[in-house]
Amino acid sequence: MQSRLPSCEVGNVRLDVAGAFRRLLGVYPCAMAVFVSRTWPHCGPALLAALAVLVTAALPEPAAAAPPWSGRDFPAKYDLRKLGRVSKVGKQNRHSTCWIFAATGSLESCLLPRTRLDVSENHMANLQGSRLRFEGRAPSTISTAYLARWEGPVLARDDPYPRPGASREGLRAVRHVQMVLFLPARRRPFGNAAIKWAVMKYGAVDAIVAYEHRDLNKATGAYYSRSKDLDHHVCIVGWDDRYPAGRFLRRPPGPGAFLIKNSWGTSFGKGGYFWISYHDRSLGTTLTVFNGVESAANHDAIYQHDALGWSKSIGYQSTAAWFAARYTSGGDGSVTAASFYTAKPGATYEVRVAPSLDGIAAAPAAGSGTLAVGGYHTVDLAEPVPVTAGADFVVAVRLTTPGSKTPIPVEHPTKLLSPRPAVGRSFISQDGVDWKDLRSKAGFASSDVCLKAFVDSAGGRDTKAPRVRLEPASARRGAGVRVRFTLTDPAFSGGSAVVKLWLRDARGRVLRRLRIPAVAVNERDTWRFAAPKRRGDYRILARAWDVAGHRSVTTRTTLGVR
Ligand SMILES: [Ca+2]
Ligand SMILES: [Ca+2]
Repeated sequence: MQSRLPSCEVGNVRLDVAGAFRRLLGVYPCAMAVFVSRTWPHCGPALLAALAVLVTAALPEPAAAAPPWSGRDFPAKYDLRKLGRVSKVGKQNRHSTCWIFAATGSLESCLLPRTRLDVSENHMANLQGSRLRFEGRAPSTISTAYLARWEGPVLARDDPYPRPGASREGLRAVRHVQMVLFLPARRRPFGNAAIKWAVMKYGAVDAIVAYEHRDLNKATGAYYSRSKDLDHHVCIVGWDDRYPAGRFLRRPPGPGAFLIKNSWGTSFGKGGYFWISYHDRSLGTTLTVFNGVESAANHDAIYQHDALGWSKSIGYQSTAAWFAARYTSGGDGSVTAASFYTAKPGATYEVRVAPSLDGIAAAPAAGSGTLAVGGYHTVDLAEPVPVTAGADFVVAVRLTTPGSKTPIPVEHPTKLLSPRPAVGRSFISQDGVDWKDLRSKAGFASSDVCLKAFVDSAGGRDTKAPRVRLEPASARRGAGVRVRFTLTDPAFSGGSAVVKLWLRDARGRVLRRLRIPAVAVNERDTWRFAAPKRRGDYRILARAWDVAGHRSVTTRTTLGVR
């Protein structure tokens, strides 16, 4: 049974009035009894207390706040093109980069009609950070991670597509993406409220589909397939509830279709677009909206250990759990926001900030609320917490996800992702008091919690280049080498930088290289590899680019191989 009490939406946060009323009644049954006895003084207080408990019990217990699209009416027909809210049709050429075009297509659409931004697909394809080289099948969590870490978006004119392996290093993101919604999977041909809500409210929705050329009616641009091979990302940009079933090659059980923007140029389908039947079951297993696109001046610094994003969820057999990340501040300022992922709609959170992990249990809530839709969320702190240059700070979140007993979002190795070994700054807890280093959990040595911190400083802007400090290393031929390095950045620092390391022999040939996206400043880490088989002195070089676009000098050290 659905609660009839109203609820209202404020941005992405939904205020649940029914829930608040229930909590009030649940917490204060005695106050309720006093209220009733004053109103009707002839009744006995004990009877009234019992009555209050009955009233409380009679109110339905919602599993989660109703999603923002429930109970809404949508027009029978909708077309973002007619509203000037679709960017131009992209062209992948021969590369498997549909998931990148769908992500940039959604992002560009969400900015329209006010802002026209032509985002570089080349930059995302080259620097997305997974094992893929430029192209291949990937989930939208990887495009989300690239944007969430402020690696992009950059402008297409600064890095035009397609140039595999060739992107200019150190291009600064022209926007900061702070929210990406993951809509619940579509389960029925007419269960389309979430998609319609997102298209109308934000813009194009990145959706995965099973595409078979033979199922496209080229004459009408109508597509209906029974294939289950999810192999193509597209953008949903509209719908028509009465789209005739007769226009498809194989007749679906009824009318209705989504309008789709593809990324195979304008000669495909109808000017680059086609229609997918509501009855096509492959459409809508994953639905992503790149809607939270903010100015690149929104926050002064970003701190993060989860460069590659969310790939696993863990917990303590409960819908609620705590997770925390420790950082060392690169400047004086205040933690004003935090970001993390929620796997389910209606998640509730509380954020705390303290100088150390031990201080979290007693720290006041700096921010709290409910997130109506699952996805990547940045939450502003109602009570910003001051931090000082060079001092540690810990951000912790208590997250409750109705319907899931694994609320903690984690950056974890997958077939596509190989995060570098964690540096021991991620923690999990059942109660916010007893904390455990995530690395001590079996199989989690390369994992971090997905919890970024955003810092702002009055007048503080990153004007100086970072630096990679290298320590000399030595090893026996073919043995394991450990090159220790520290990323530093003078105050005020943007908090995060890309680090590049490479190994050269005496003749200057590059033997190994490593690019690490989004290293937190003041982080000490180790580059591990097998030493060359030949004795001699080798050179290790390093360089870094901070999120403000400043490039470090190249630092050097020697690797002696004996
Ligand atoms: Ca990590
Ligand atoms: Ca800097």
